Amino acid sequence: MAAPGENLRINSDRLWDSIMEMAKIGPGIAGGNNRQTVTDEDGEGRHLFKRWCDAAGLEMGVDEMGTMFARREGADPSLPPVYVGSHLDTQPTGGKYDGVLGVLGGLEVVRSLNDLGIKTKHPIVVTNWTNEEGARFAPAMMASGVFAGVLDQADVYEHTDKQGKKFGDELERIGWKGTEKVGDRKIYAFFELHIEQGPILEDEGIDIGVVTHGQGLKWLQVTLTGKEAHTGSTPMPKRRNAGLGMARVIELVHEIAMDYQPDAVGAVGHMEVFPNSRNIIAGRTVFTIDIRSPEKEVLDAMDGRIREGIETICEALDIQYKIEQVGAFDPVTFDAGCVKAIRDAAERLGYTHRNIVSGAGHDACWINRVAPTAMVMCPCVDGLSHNEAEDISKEWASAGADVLFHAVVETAEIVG
Ligand code: HGY
Ligand code: MN
Ligand code: MN
Repeated sequence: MAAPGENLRINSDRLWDSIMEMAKIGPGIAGGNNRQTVTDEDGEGRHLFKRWCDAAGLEMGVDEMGTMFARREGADPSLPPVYVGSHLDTQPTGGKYDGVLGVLGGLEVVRSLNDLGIKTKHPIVVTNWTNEEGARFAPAMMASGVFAGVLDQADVYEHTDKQGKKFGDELERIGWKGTEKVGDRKIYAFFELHIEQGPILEDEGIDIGVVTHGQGLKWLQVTLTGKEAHTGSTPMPKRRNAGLGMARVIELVHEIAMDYQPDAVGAVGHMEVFPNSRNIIAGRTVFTIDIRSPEKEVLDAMDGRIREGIETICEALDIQYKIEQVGAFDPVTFDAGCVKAIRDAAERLGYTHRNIVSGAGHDACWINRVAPTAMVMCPCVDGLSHNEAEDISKEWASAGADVLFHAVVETAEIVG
């Protein structure tokens, strides 16, 4: 396939302006975003994205999980398209770039092709995957997981948020439940641009992360049940303290992750205490363990040790426990051909680059199961993400989008 000329670049100002425009929707309280999945703010962001796609002459399809597919026709419409995108939903205290850079970077690819009057043999489809974050409704990468056939659509429709609202109902309420059957689309290749969400690229002064692998993940939701009692009058030996149990499990997760350095990670980010009253011993706690590793054997070993540890902790405190796996995917090896297209593009464009393993999960991790897939990463300031202070430079955004542009166009094949 003929490679695009090194002079082919995206419009950096337009990309940056679009990211800033999207950031106005679902503003956070500290400069970031709170545009959680299937909220009104998500719906508003989707409408803005659709207006931009309409203006770029793209044909919009929406599937039964609400994923948006904006198609730029190819010279041969019968060929499977090259897909490019990410997600527009954010964490409750998220940044402006996590996911958004990948969707709007994909839109910028087709906007630039329009400007340059370039036709590609394969169609190109810009994609916004529903509920990548899994913050409001577990699991993460929900819609791409249903698309890849690893999650059950009827099941995830029933998943509830903290207010007891169901995902399927909320998707319908915001008016973005489409009619396309999920997973019917044939994907020739999928590319995702994403901020690194870690410190490696910035620390090493490198422009582009060529993502060869993604680490595996497990989310274990734990419910501990003790007994509510007075914090003043209940003798210590008689307490069945679910809050103490949670504290010991959190420490256990940290210790086990530290046993598998330098790559394994583990933490508890979601914690709920009931009844959460100053002078009542916690009768129930619900929390989610997040463990990850690039090696499946390590992930499984950590999972087993954590389950054993929870049993020991609960026996000692005379409390009950329930463990539900609410999210999981194995470590991912991305497609060598797609990875090469990204590496060659970075080389051709004169950007410094290095291979990197993705620490975070992405829709690409699931789509890699059904189509050749790879990711491009750009640095982010202090490696910070899932924090409203998340920040990148305009230059980093442009370099990532240029590489995405070349990888997509080369794979879709220029025909004139
Ligand atoms: O959790 C993750 O890795 C992703 O940000 N949803
Ligand atoms: Mn993301
Ligand atoms: Mn994220």
